[in-house]
Amino acid sequence: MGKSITHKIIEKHLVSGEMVPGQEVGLRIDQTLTQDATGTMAWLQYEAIGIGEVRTDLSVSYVDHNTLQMGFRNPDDHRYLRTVAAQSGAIFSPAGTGICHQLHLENFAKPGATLIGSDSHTPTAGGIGSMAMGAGGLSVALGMAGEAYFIPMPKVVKVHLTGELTGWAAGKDVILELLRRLTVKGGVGKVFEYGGPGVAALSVPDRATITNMGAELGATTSIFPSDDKTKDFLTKMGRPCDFVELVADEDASFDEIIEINLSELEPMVAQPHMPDQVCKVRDLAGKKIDQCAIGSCTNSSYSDLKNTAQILSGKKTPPETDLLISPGSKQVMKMLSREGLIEPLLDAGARVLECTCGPCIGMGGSPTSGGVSVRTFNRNFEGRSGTLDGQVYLVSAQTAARLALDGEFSDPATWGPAPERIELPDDVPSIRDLFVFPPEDKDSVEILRGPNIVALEDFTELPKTVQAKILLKVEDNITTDHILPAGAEITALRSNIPAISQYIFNRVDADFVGRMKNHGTGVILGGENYGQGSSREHAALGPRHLGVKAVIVKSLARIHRANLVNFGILPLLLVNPADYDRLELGAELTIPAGDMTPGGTLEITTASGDAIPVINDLTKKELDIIQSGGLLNAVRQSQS
Ligand code: MIC
Ligand code: SF4
Repeated sequence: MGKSITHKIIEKHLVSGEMVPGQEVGLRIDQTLTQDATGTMAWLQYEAIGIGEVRTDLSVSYVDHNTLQMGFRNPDDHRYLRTVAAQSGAIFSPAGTGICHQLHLENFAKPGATLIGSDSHTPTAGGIGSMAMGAGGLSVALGMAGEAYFIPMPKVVKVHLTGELTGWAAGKDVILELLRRLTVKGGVGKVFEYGGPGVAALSVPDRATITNMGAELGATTSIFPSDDKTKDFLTKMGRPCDFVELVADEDASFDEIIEINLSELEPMVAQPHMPDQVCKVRDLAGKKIDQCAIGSCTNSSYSDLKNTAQILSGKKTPPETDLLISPGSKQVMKMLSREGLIEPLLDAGARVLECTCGPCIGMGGSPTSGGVSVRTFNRNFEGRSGTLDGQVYLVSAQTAARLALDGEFSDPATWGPAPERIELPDDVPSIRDLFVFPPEDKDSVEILRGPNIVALEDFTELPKTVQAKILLKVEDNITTDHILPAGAEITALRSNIPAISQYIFNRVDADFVGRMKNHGTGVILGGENYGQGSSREHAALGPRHLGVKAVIVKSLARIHRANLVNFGILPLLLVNPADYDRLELGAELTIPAGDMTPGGTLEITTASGDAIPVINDLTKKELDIIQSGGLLNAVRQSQS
């Protein structure tokens, strides 16, 4: 039987387990990436493991999230990241060089290589055939230490593409169509592997947009074949030697097949406040737009911004519509400037921002109260823009540029000739010199820390019997942005757990932190897909610091589940989803945690004597980690 690309890569990197869906597999990791918002924790954890030099082929520490530098916190974090990378043999990418995923795709990612990153959109590199996964910072720290990365063996879904994109449809519309069909939890436990005759005509940036936003399906990752388009991309990026061909065998078998005819797609839009609330752009015609923002790791490539410049050229946005543009990398910026494409952006009224995440993570660029913001990003969770009642819509770059001119949603049929499909120039300028490569004499590097870098705390073992109250009850699809909001003020505290913990769930229930302080320990009750969204382990570390012992839910998102395990919070699944309604805020629970067996059921009892069956889907290793109070404790125990 032939193999999928996913099976080929996993087989080559398999260090433990069998490739049976759902069973745990351990993978050798070739590359890692970290970014500043999650990276300080990842690197502090790496230091705590005490390994010295990184044991991967390549590890890069990017600074792209917290670049506002209002006060000492962010600059101190960046200096720490620069010095710890130098001492550990990792490459450092300074603030403003670009967004981690765009830079990694352009400069370092390799077809056939495994990559884990402390950011959920790491699968962007799947656009050139890398098996790239988002992970918690501690998992990435262990990857840098040469340890395997453990995941449940995913099911492999083939997305069979036929036809060709036409008119104003873009790569973004492919993934929006998938989100429309499958929803934000439709990809849990799955890899989306693209194939079929439609692949050949899709550009690498379009492919990377699609794999980037596969994260919003909850997927383990998404991957495209490595073919002539990949070869051309790598060659133009000055890396022809990194190319290897990688395609699925003719007779490869898949767990599921989904068909998309690219010729049938038209511009789509995800409406507030979930990436799966997708409809056609024309269905919203007439709705006024207060702001457009083009950029983010999803849509900030050279082709996205060249299209944008061409659409805006010689025209002007209306005064009611603010237009923000953040190029994905200095490489993109250099190409635009060389071709005279910055001027049309400026003349159209756009504000050209730094090459960073910017408005996507709430670092400026928030919309007006209740304002409609049309963005090329991947997430539109409530409040993420920095404006609590902001109405964020997600579209492709060309759609955003065109709508910015109209100042309102309009029917693509009225938009005139479609933009051209852009190819990279033959002589892409290099920005290699902007990266800081580790010095020969690493030991002479002093790691510099400021007061914002607060040492990791020790966590105690999980008690045999957990006695705690439900101190928070939340609905389905709780995102990590609900658990720990984005925005400049809070994100500046990412290397200070005691300080950042004060913001846990504060936009959902302002009294939660206070209740946790009063009781000292507590349990969170949630619905389906709890913890979807980002990889920020602060969404587990913060609750852990406050004393949360267990999270009882209907189902969990993959990366957040791993983060809970890594920090010793017990994730439990309700056997009868209907029990969710029987359990109230304030209910006192007794959890016989010491009696747990891997994958076993357990009866939780309430103060009134009701028995609530829950299941843990934990492996023996995961259970040991939780019982020892988290992965760092477990690693230390195994080292001694
Ligand atoms: C995001 O898009 O939510 C982030 C910010 O990039 C996160 C990481 C973080 O919270 O630092 C992610 O996607 O993992
Ligand atoms: Fe940055 Fe936004 Fe991409 Fe996250 S989703 S890495 S915040 S650009």
